Amino acid sequence: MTVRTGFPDLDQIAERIERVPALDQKQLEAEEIALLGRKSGVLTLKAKSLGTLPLEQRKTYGAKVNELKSLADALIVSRRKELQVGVSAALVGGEDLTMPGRRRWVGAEHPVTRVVDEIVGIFRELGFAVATGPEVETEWYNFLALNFPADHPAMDMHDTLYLDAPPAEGEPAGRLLLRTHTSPVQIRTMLAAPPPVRVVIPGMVYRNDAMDASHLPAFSQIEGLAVDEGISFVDLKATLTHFAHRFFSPATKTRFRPSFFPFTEPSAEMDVECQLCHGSGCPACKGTGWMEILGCGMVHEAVLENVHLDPERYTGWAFGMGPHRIALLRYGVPDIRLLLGGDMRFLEAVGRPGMVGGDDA
Ligand code: 2NL
Repeated sequence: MTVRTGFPDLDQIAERIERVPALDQKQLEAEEIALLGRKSGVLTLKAKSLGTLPLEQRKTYGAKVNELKSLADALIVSRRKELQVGVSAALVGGEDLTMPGRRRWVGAEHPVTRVVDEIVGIFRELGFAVATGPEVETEWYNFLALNFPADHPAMDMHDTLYLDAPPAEGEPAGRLLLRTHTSPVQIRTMLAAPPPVRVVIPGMVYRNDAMDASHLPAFSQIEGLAVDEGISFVDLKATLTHFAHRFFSPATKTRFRPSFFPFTEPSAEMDVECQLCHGSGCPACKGTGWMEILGCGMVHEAVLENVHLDPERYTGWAFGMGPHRIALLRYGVPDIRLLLGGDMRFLEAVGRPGMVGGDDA
């Protein structure tokens, strides 16, 4: 469409009007004012200037100006409708183009998850495999195979959570319980295949404890076990010292103190220098400069016999530690319940930053 008016100045305006159907919303509003604005729209000014023209021109020129005004008005109105339909069509289609974007949710890894992954990673580097097992266990796997005497106080209802159900067929007789440590998985591992055994076992364990600043009724444990010919306390001490240097720092001091567990003999506890005061003594280490991080020992002969291994041929060492507790020590968290709270301010303060969650961001 090319409108010809016979007047070059009006032809120029006609060309502008012809471009109205291609304008966007913003351009359309500006063009309406530029063409038809009451004060300085070009067509308004042309109409106002009619009086200065000679009479015979005034009629034809005036008619063309009016034609162009109607054309401009009609095209602007129809373009405006078109643009509005476009927006509402997008809304009807479920895409609200006017909605602001969502902020990307940046989360953090939970400190206990991080501690478990790091510990498992360090032992995997040394050739340990990872094993898991059931959280509902029998008295035999959880206590008796581990050389607990049948009247040991840990087996009391005050300490252990028992289930009101009989064990499955083929399982040893006795009560069912929620495992109080991950050791039954080590028993299952030793029964499943002959040595050499090198295994770490992360998992949840359960005790009949009231929750307070340092106790949870459900918490994590990691145990490790190495059984082979010729394994000695030297292997235990060297491996656990290496672990402390990898997990804390190469310069971290360590010490072993004698201890007692029914399933190891001899038994020990391992301390690392306090990670908060580095040995000078602070409230976190009760002024001692040391933090206890794990229990360990040489696998008791009776335990080896219970899984049909000859203690004259095979020896082993084992350790157990609590990742919830380690997380408290490492990050200086004063109350274990903070680890369960899901408070983002806490998790962001101690977590690994920069993990991006949610792809709808
Ligand atoms: C602690 C102490 C320990 C073990 C766990 C173990 C397992 C078998 C045989 C011998 Cl099957 N020992 N595990 C040994 C020493 C200590 O845990 O204080 N845990 C938090």
